[in-house]
Amino acid sequence: MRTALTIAGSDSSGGAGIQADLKVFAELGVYGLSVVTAVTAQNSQGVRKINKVPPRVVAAQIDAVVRDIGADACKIGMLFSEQNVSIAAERIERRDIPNVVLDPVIFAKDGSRLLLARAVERMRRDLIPCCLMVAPNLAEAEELAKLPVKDIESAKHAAIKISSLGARYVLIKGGHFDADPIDLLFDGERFAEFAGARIEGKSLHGTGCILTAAIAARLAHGDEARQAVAFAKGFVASAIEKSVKLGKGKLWYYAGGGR
Ligand code: PXL
Repeated sequence: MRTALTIAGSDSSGGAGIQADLKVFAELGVYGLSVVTAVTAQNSQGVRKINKVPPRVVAAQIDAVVRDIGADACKIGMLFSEQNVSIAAERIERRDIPNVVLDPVIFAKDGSRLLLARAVERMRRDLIPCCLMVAPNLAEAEELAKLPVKDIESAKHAAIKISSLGARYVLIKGGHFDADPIDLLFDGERFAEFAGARIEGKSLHGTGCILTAAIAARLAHGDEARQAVAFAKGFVASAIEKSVKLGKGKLWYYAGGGR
């Protein structure tokens, strides 16, 4: 059976992070391995507390599963600290982990920082060069490219700059464009555009996690990057449609059923 590894934070409310990734992997028929980088206490109303997992424990989790079972693809989400960024980069290189998709999780929907400011520089320098694909949203693209991103033109500039940091593909998630939500995939030479309809009324928690986990699952099955992105876009649209309203806040939750 194909395997996919998630290196990400735990979300106590179960809709994002490790919990979302494992649901997606199961649904897409890959065996899910998981390395926890931080433990968040959160619910539909916001992030209450973040506890980081010590870097040596992150490294030990990666070593344990990759040496023994091996990963056909890997998705990286919340890392929180600069030490965790470095450990992830170092182990990906040392263990030769293939098909790495980085969701550079910087902010939660309530604005909480899920990656410390000083860790962003290290992500640019050490981690992005180890990745097959980096998939920032507009705010994350601004931080990684150090450029304002407001529209498709500026998103393309940011993609080119992030690509020059060393990732083979850059996927800019345009869900927050004022106009239509368009995702842009840059392969170092050309852009492919993935249009999607905005699904009104449901703010799905963990959308970026679900998208990148689905991309990693499809890469584990052997898809090319472009095919994997096209599939994952449809998967997220269906996950939004089937999402459920839980808790007293404004968020909707992924309950499986992306297909
Ligand atoms: O959706 C971003 C995200 C990723 N990972 C974890 C999170 C969140 C958002 O809250 O908690 C663990």
